[in-house]
Parts: sequence; C-alpha cells; structure tokens
Amino acid sequence: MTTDIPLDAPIFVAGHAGLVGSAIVRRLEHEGFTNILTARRDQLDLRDQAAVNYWFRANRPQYVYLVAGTVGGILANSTRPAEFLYDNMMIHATVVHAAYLFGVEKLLYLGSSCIYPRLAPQPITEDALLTGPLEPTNEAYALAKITGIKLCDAYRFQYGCNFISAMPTNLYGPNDNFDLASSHVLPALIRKFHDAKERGETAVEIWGTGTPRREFLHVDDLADACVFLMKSYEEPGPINVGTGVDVTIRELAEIIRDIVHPTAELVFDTTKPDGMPRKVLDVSRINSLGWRPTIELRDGIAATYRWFLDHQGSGIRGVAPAAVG
Ligand code: GFB
Repeated sequence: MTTDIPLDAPIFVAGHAGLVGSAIVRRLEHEGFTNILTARRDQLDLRDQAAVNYWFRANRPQYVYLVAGTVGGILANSTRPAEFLYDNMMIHATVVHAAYLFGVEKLLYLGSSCIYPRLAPQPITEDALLTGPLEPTNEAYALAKITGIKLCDAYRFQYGCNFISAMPTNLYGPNDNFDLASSHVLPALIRKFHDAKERGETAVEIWGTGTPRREFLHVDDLADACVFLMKSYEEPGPINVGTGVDVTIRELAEIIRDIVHPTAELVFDTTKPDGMPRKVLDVSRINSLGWRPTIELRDGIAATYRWFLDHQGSGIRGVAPAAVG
C-alpha cells in the first residue's frame, strides 16, 4: 500500500541540521515538497515537552521524521552515557507524545543497529531485538533507542497512531561530524588521513585491532529509504535499513587511505576499544518491499571526501574554520 503525501503537506524534520536530517530535507526538496518544517536547537529544545507541545500546536505538522538526537562514535558513547541516555529518551518521548496529542498522520522514528545484542547472529534480523545483552560501549544509547521503538509500538497499540521505526546501519556522508573525540570511524579516518597528508606525515592511527566488521550506508541512500518507508510501510517493530555488506575496519581504512593519502601507513592502537565484533544487518525485509541502496562504498567515500574539501573553513563540525587574514 502506498500513501500519497500531498506536496504541500506540512512535514516536520526533527533534527534537520544533522547528518540524517539534512539528507532527508535535501531528498524531500528534490521530490518537490514545499512545506518542510524545521526548528533549530536554539528555537526549540526537543527535550522539553511543554516547548514541543507549543511548537506542534503552532505548526501542526502532518508527517514527522524523528531523526534528532545526541549521537556519536565509540569514544563519545562510552564516556558520555548520561547525555546519550537522557537526551535521547527525552527527545523520543516528547516528539512521539506531541505527535499523538496533535494528530500527526504518520511518524517515522529512526533508531540504530546498536539496539541489537552484542552477539546477535549475523546478519542481524529484526527479531534479534531484546534477545541478549547489549554492547557495553553503546549500552546507554541503545537503551534509549530501544525505548523509542517500544514507544512507537505502544502509541500504535494503545492510541492507533501510525508510527513506524527504521533501524539504519552505520551512516556517513555530507554534514557528518569530523571531530575526532565524538565522530564515528568513517569521518574520523577521512579527517586523520587528510590531516596527516597536510602535515607531511605518513603514520595514521587507527583505533582498536582493525578486525571488527561494520556495514556503512551513505546517508542519501538512508534518506531515500526513509521517504520510501514513510509512503509505503505501516508495521510495528523495527525494519532494518542497510546494504547487507560489511568490511573490516582495516579494509575501510585502506579504502580511505587510497582515496585521501595513498602513501600513508596504518598504525593500530590496540589500547582503544573495538566495540561490537560484527554488526551487519539482514536487509531482506526492506529488499522484499522493493528498496535497495544505490551508492557503492568507495564512491560514497570519495564523494564525502570531496564534500569535506569543499566545506573546509565553512562550518564542518569538528574542523576549525581556516584562519582569516
Ligand atoms: O564508528 P565507531 O565509533 O562506532 O567505531 P561503532 C567503529 C570501529 O572503528 C570501532 C574503530 O572498532 C573503533 O575502535 N575505529 C578505528 C575508530 N579508528 C577510529 C577512529 O579514529 N574513530 C572512531 N570513532 N572509531 C557506534 C555506537 O558504534 O555505532 C553508536 O557507539 C552508534 O551507538 C553507531 O550505534 C552507529 O560502530 O562501534
């Protein structure tokens, strides 16, 4: 079943400035949607239920992409669990509740593949949820994300709300965070190889052993999937969004080295955590609905590096603006 969403329908993208939200806005604009609603962090604190209710009452969105949150890589997750748990639980709760109170037609909630147990059978199917202990380095974030799924399901069950939950794998692309203390591995390695090249150095430090396996999805593919699911999917529980293909961190580092700084040498810092040994999603459910990604990893990384080069000095997160004068 496909829902026809009118091009002038008010659509709220919660988290529009981030990696995912900015990709969804680009995608909706490309499709011709004319009434995309956004709110900057200094205009609306999504952790504040009264403020969120006020905003929904004033703006009356009909469709909501709930892609806001406090996010980060393995170091940020393991050192700032209070922020990851509190911010995300609050943001999910306030937006879902306001969407119910103000009669939103449909809401898409975005989770993360880290909701699944650390030792889930690979590739991970949706029914692995809550079948085992979580990966300790991102337990706080995972718990908040699991609560978000259960919240959508509870509002669907008790109030008949059309709220769905998509679980993306590790994402990358334009508007990513390149700050080495809080970023995910892919933007961190682009930054590290780039900085080493600029400084005339060859050694580039890679955290951990290089053996963990990760799956990477370009955020434009994710945005495409989100718009697709908003139009055509209406089930409770999570639906995985990924490529179904993974690489080791060493292989990822080699791809990035070849693109950014081919003469660099990888140096592994095994005092840093590896995190989950493997995390690749079973994507047969979304494939069976007719959705597949289109951006190859090597092409996506090359495009992201071009974006990084083009935006240096103009507000890339984690990269200081070039000195003026
Ligand atoms: O992307 P990442 O930070 O998060 O790390 P997770 C993935 C792997 O890359 C780990 C290694 O094994 C890291 O040790 N790695 C190597 C690096 N070099 C680096 C580096 O310079 N920076 C970073 N960040 N990693 C996150 C969760 O897990 O995945 C979040 O913490 C979220 O909750 C996200 O779910 C998608 O893939 O391990």
